[in-house]
Amino acid sequence: MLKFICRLPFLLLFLSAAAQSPPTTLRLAADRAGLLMGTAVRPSLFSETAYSETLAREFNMVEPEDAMKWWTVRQNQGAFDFREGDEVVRFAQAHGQKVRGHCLVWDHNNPPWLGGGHFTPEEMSDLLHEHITRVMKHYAGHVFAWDVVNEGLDENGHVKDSPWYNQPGIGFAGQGTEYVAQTFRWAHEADPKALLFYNDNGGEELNRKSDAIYAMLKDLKQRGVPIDGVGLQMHIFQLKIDPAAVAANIARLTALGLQVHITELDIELPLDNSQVHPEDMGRQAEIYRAVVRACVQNPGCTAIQTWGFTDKYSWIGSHSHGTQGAALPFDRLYKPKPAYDAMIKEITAVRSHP
Ligand code: 9MR
Repeated sequence: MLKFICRLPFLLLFLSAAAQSPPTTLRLAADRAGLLMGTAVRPSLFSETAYSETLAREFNMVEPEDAMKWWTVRQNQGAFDFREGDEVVRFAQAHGQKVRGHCLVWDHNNPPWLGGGHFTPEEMSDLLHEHITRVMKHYAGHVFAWDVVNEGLDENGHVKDSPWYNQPGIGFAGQGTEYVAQTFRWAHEADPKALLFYNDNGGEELNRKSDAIYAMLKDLKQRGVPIDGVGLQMHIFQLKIDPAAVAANIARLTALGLQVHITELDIELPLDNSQVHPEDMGRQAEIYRAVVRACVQNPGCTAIQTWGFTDKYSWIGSHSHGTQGAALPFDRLYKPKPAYDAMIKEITAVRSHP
């Protein structure tokens, strides 16, 4: 007993050192900081061991990159196909991860049968109402937050032409963001417990688009439309971003009582014969660090999500015809890049609860 008491101070010292030792994964750092750290996923890749091991080890949240979009769920008008989305939910459940849903209303990636103006606004309204209701009820209790409307505004802040707004729309053509309000009301009815987000790109800093997003969200909140948060996509091109402006934008959005999620973070690098310029890796890491800081220093910014996690699988390659790439925190062999360490350090430095 005496021996044990004598050793107690050393034991306590050892335990407190262990508690404060730097986190060894992104997921550990995020868990300790009370932060959601997520990534977009493709269920067809779960069978690749390195993919699923890295995903399970490094992230506490997943979002289907494409598996819950209209295109996937509604190949045929008469049937809902939840198989791919369900695979994402099963993976998340097996690994203790949260699922973010994406997306219910978008002008892109709708099935061909929906386009072509064959439907009247009344029919479009019924189709969208049914879609939101069926999909959200199917995933109620499994998907904690949804991007209800994705990319509804153009770069000047005007409401985008879309099948849901005015082509032919769901009955609110010419009435600005009223169709957005309607979809959030339907979403809230379908799953009152889910957090409902507006998600967009190009409005991360302070500019015409972010001013318009801010004005729209303020108006929706004032009118009692059920909306909980805003997703800042954060696809960063040409290594250009002003972190102070991002922080200021996050501050004004959270001041409305909204949560902010960084939803689609990636930082593309120019490729020269498929090779990255070595100095760009460091620049990329610094930008990852600055974006993470802009989020975690504000308690209302509750999630950071990268758009994929390995350079092996990213939308950037095909989108840029191979001229850009290497945008994510893990390389093509799943080796962590400088961006990975920078994120862990920043999360730990700003918001750590050991
Ligand atoms: O990364 C996604 C790609 O696999 C799809 O082909 C594409 C069209 O559905 O969408 C990409 O993801 C987009 C996201 O859904 C919304 N914001 C922009 C993303 C990159 O284009």
